[in-house]
Amino acid sequence: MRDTRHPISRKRAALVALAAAAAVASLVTPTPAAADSGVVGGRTANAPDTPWVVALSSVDRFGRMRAGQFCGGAVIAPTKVATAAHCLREDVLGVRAEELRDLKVIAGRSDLVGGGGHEIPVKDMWINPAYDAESNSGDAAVLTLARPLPSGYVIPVAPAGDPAYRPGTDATVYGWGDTTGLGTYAHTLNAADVSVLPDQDCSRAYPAAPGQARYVPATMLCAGTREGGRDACQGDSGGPLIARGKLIGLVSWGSGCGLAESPGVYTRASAVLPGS
Ligand code: 4AZ
Repeated sequence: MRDTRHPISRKRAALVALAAAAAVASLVTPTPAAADSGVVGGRTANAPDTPWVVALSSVDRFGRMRAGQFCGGAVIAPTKVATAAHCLREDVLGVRAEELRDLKVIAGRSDLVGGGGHEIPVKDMWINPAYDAESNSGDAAVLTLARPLPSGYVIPVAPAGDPAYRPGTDATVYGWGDTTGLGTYAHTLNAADVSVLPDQDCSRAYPAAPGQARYVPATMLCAGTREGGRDACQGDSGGPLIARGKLIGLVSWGSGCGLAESPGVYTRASAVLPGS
């Protein structure tokens, strides 16, 4: 299936394959080296150093193999987690988000299969009403937690105009997603160092085309490396892109993972999140 630009149907396929792929990876083969060092092209991250990265989980929908992880998120207030709106779509979850009884946030745990940290039910959700599923513009949602996380877990959102959004700024993306682009889902949190790229890099890579996602600079942020190799991938969606100690983006979409000509596209935090 040629479907390079839209995250949703790729994700649907990936989710079907997810439990099986994880089982195969852990039972049949030794885990490839790349799986210990991705997002794609990343390194292992440690939850105590990055407490604002959380996993969204539903064991009912995604199984207990990886604690039900299916997306990432960022703690923007003790009871608020920012994530991608597309993570909560019916075609991703298999049910309407409001019907998902066991939606939880896992915080303070690097290894999904280990215990520890906090598992907190989601009691309410706001899906950006401006989210446009066709272009992917405005891909943001905010979950309200049933109990507060410690205030030390919170990462500030970089306001509009903050230098952290400038092209060339060093940034890091975090997640438990695919580490190879082939469905090798991580058990441990990974981090990849990228740079904020000029809008034109993504405008060129993702021009307007009927029925396809396209780069919208007002609500999106372009990041990656000129040579490729380090990037977010499937399963990282909703997770944070951090620069200068602030949240600048949420993993949203892209064509493939780590391809030099196809940078990662992030939701621009200042365009969609409250208090920024
Ligand atoms: C996804 O499908 C996805 N390389 C997220 C990020 C990127 C690609 C795909 C960026 O969730």
